Amino acid sequence: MIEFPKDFLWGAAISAYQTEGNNLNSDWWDFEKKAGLKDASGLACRHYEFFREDFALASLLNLRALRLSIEWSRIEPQAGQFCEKEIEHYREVVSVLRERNLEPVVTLHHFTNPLWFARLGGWQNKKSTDYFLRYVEKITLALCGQVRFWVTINEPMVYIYHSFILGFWPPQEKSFFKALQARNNLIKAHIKTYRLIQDIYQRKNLAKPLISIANSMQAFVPCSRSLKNRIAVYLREKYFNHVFLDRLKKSGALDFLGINYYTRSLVEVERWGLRNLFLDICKKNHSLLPKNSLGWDIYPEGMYSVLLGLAKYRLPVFILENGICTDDDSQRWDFIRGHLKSIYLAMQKGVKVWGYLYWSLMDNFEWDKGFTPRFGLIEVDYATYKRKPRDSAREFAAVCKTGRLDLDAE
Ligand code: IFM
Repeated sequence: MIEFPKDFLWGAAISAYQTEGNNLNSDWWDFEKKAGLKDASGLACRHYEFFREDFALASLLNLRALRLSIEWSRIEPQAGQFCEKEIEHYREVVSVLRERNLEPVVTLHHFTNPLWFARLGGWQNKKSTDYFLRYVEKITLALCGQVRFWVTINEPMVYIYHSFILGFWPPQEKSFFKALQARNNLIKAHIKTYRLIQDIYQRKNLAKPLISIANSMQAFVPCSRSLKNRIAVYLREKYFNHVFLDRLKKSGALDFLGINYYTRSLVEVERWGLRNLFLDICKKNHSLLPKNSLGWDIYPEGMYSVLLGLAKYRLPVFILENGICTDDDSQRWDFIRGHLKSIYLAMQKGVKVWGYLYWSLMDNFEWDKGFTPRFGLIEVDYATYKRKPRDSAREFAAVCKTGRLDLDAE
């Protein structure tokens, strides 16, 4: 039996675009139509209408924290025009969380942008940071009385990788130069957002907010100990896992380390070359590990090594996402249990972890993979929009209630 601290924040995460439905003014809405994706987000989970019911279920599951995102394109559907009705909606969302004793963890940017912003060049535009800050100021002023935890940007390196390296997500660019430009603007946006939010709280005499990013981290495992592979692992750890944390910590713009962890990546570099060192992955399909329904290796040991690798920052960690998509719910509970064990072991080694948020509270729109991957503690029937907590949710709820986890139980 292992036991987590009494004040450990147990919870789950969602994002606006993936759950709300009808985010008509977003660049993703436009992209879905043009790219002819297998599924379009459409009504998603209709969470925009059903958020009260969803939060009631979250609190029935003994969760104490809920991470969600604000859809910028709702708040500012046209450049400089802010929509009071939508600001009021999110005020209501956050106050319902508070009524349910769910600590809100609010993300400001989770992959999507307003279409007008994308049309102005998005994160390539020199003024992108200024545009973002205008929105941040509005929403912070509206929510500051009720929100303590802020996440500026979700998985910036994942966003850059899909949008500017693979060129798969909007704006479908494929250029290292543009990737670098976007990265620099996102770093700038975070630092300025951090200062702005801190400043607003100070002016209003509110308790200091706690601000971070949601940094996606993978365990990079070389297939062989060749020099190419070892260099590749070093570069990927530095430029994928740590670059944002390093830069933000140096600027004094992090109060904690927000971490998302899902899987490992097997590194096998075919030939010398910058692109190969950064991007080559093993094609041999020789991993014997169990996989999620998208084929990602399930590797809880990676959670442990990633957490130990954060010691140099001397900041507390908050796990903002960890989860599995699967059609076999018993696999979900095994996944959670394995990862909680790794977290516990890392805590025994001195890593300070504030909390754990499972991705995701409910099934949702998994971007270009559509609605097929099922990540939810709660099942969503997309024909009726009925919600049904899974067995794994009940297992997780028991841990959330007691903080205790029996590793020997079947
Ligand atoms: O669904 C995504 C989420 O939007 C960001 N983190 C990873 C999840 C699973 O792929």
